[in-house]
Amino acid sequence: MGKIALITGITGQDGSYLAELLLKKNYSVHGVVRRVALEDRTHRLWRLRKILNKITLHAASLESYASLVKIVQKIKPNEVYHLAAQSYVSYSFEDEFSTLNTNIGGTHYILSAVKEFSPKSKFYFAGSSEMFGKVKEVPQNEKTPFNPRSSYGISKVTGYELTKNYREAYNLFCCTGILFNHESPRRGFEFVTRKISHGAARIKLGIQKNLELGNMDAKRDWGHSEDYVLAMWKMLQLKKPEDFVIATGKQHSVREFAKLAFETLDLDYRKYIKYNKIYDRPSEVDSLLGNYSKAKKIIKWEPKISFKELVKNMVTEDLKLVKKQGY
Ligand code: G4F
Repeated sequence: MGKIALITGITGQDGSYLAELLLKKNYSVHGVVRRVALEDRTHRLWRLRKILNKITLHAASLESYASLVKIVQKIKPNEVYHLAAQSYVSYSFEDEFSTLNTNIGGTHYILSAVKEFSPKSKFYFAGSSEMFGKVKEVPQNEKTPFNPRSSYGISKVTGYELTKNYREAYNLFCCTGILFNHESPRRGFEFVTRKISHGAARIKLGIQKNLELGNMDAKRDWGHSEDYVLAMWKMLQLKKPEDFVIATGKQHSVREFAKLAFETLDLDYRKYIKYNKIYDRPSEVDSLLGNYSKAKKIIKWEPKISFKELVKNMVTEDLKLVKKQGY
């Protein structure tokens, strides 16, 4: 019989790719979802459409320890992937309280549930390059000091520290993947890459006139989510838990992303993109660049999909989507 995996955040971009990967590896895949997602499957479970009959979904809330305990106790997973979070950095400035409460409390609850009811489970925490914030060295690796610039970043640093503490204090297999930005056609529309790929497709089809963005000089290390979920799995196959930076080692600006996305559709981005200061952040993370050499050495992971391929993949899928939907 295959292993049992539990994924929080299974309805998201990474959760859906990870579920597909684990099914291919013959896992029995369980996911934690909000009750409302089960009641509104078309809108909330679209990323899981193709695999819904192969996975088991459990209704629970990251804000409720009791609801998480019940699931962990019942299925005693071999591996837990804790991906669920309020993950939109901009929103974390609008509501610091819910970002901190959900992200820190949720991580603490699930770690505690594992410790009490399934201590043999291997646990993965989705850390983030936002933990480096206003970076203290370039490129960033596992030893680079954290310096977060948002409550989202702070919540991820706290989750990282909690994960480390459960590993050290209770001898559990707990690790953090410090993932740099990773995108795909399944990315949420609020993130800048998807906003651009979807906007460009709509402009190409005459549905939208222009696209408003904030800071186009921000630089990110962008990879593809499908590559990155493989790294998560590889981390949990180790004998000893360790934290890893997962990145491409290459950096591009938002402007470069936009230029390439519009070029894919034979458009000049300068004619369509307008600056709107409402998208600027009170404290911006200007530049992120990861060094993934530890992952390359120990888990034999390397990104396969290039920046160019990523942009092309997102734009062509969005063009198909907009054509099909008509809006
Ligand atoms: O796409 P973003 O919103 O992603 P951000 O803030 O880098 O965070 C993402 O990556 C993190 C890993 O480093 C994750 F932890 C996190 O959950 C999330 O997945 O913004 C990217 C950059 C920012 O500098 C932002 O200021 O794009 C800039 N930007 C410029 N105009 C914009 C816009 N961002 C958004 N969302 N919308 C704009 O109109």
